[in-house]
Amino acid sequence: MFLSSLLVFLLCVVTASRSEVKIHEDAQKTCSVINCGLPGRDGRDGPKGEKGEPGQGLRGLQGPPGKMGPPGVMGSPGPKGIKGDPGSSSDAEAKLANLEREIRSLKSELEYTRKLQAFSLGKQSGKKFYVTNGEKMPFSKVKSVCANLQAFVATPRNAEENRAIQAVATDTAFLGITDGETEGQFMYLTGERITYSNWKKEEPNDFGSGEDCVIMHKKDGMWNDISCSSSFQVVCEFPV
Ligand code: FUC
Ligand code: CA
Ligand code: CA
Repeated sequence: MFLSSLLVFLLCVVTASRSEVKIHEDAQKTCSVINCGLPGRDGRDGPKGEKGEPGQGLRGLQGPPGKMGPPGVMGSPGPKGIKGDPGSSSDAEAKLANLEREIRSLKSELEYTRKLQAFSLGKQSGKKFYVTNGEKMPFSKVKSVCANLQAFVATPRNAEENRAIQAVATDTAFLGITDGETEGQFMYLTGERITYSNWKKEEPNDFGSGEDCVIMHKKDGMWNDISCSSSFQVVCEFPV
């Protein structure tokens, strides 16, 4: 009897020491030599535990942004805006007054520029004036250059105008006179027969294969008929 009790006691001690469950001190006290038998059957499952903390595993690095998606469809038109207020007539009046002021200012500036130009050209009131840029060119080009300036080719109608052109020209210059229509009949570009001339001695002579244009020599203001395709200075004439 004593031996069997000892055996039960030793079994109880070994079982308790091998148990992985931490037994509460009070519960341990209940395990007396008398009632500590063999372990009972497994109990029923307990209630579900609370959700655990997130895991501590390493998170991967963030990837690069993806490709842009296709454009979305067009939205529907928005609501109509409210009507703006009508421009007041005083706005228009102010704009008009500004424009009128600007026009007055431009007119006075133009008047000043014209005066300055006339002074620089030695222009005298009531008289035509002549301008050259010093370029030499064939007669056809002389005509177009002067026309582009809304001017004529320099055409002396008297000795005074002849001197004025001679003074402006810096070299031998073409005059607005030809006999291209009828040989020997010199005319102004406007179509009338000439009423004044200043031919050099033995001119016009329609030399060689023909000379239908007229030049004025700078040195003495005398005229010579010459080929229209030769190049001489352009002098343009501006009306009174
Ligand atoms: C005189 C002029 C001609 C040309 C020639 C070289 O005969 O009449 O126009 O200039 O010289
Ligand atoms: Ca001729
Ligand atoms: Ca000649």
